[in-house]
Amino acid sequence: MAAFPEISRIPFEGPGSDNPLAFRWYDENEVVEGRTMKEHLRFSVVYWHTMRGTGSDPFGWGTAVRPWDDGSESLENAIRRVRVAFEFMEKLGAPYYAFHDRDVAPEGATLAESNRNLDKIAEVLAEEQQRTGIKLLWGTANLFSNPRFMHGAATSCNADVFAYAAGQVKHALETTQRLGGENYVFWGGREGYQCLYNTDMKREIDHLGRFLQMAVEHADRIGFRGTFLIEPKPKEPTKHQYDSDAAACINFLRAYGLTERFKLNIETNHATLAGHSMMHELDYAGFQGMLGSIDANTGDLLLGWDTDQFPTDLYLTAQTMLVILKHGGLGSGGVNFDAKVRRESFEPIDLFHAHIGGMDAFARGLKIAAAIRRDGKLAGFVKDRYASWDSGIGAKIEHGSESFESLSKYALELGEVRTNRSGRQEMLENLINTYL
Ligand code: XLS
Ligand code: NI
Ligand code: NI
Repeated sequence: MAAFPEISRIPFEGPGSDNPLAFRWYDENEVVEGRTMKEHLRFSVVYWHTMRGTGSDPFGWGTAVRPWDDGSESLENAIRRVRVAFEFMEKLGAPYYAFHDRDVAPEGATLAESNRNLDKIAEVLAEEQQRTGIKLLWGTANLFSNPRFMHGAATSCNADVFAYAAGQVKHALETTQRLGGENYVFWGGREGYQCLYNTDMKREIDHLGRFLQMAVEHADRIGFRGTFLIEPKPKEPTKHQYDSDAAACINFLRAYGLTERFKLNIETNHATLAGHSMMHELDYAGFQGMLGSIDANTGDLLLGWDTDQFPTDLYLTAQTMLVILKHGGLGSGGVNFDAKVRRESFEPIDLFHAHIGGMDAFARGLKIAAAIRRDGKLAGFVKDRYASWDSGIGAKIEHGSESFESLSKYALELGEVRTNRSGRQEMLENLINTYL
């Protein structure tokens, strides 16, 4: 019993196609900079939005029509969802997926029961992975929905909650390993504060550091070799999340000795909530060697929430791919669509339109970024702009052989600085438009 009987594998038909259920740009076999699009982009479907999203919002109930889902928290319903998820991903041609423990399996009355439920569902996930060849990009634990996590999980004021979260992550990590997951993600859920009057911030952040160290220790114990990823987000649900942006996360990871095993999972809508662009967050993580994966979506700048929309803006995808290519690709990461269809797009078919659009936008972004790099004008301009650092005094400063003493002497002889050049921002913006 297929959930999408009217849909077969989404074909690549090229830019001339007017079929809304075909790819125009994403040809998984097309080679760009020596790798196929499939290898570059490593598209991933998220279970929480695509299979569990109901379209509810703070003002109203769910609107999504999902004929295969009876709305119950039964194991049978959970298993039916797994079958539908894999039918969807197979027809879409997405090579990866990602989930939270509680998205795929119902929470039980105790941790032991929840673990057993997850084990049962993991069996079905493994079977479907085997059947389709679709792989797990990452697993994670939901440490934010249940009321027990109201004050946070690893940063809770209650030590029992910390212990419970540790037990939950242990099992989620083991399940991720069992399913061959290539990464394991920590998004800081409720790890932050609403009010500093009642918060011991140092203690909470120390606890978070210890929690992640224990995750690494456990990974070593069980032989999990995947990459750990932290997903920065500045706010929502808390007023301040400790993993607020790439720079804050990297500082935190350094302080707790975690940089060897962790990288970052950068999400577009979180970057903009932090007051940064996606390009900024990617480049910041990238030049520190910490770019691991991306959660691909987009926000609405007029709304200012984490609206998790599907990305269709070619400037955004081209900029994203430009920075990713610059830093050598995503490694074990991927382009994970942490995005949901709008509440008004309630039909199952909208899930296809949304993902096809996102995949095409990224395929096109990849090609645009590759064209910009092939042409070399942009990189050439930047190289030139910093030419004073390639030799002479600049090279000496970079090599660390100069001091205030020596530079003061140099500057006094210089008289005035006469070599400033225009930044040519407008010219470069025009240049970028020539590749679109
Ligand atoms: C929420 C986050 C979340 C993570 C996974 O804003 O984006 O969905 O990706 O826990
Ligand atoms: Ni995310
Ligand atoms: Ni998000």
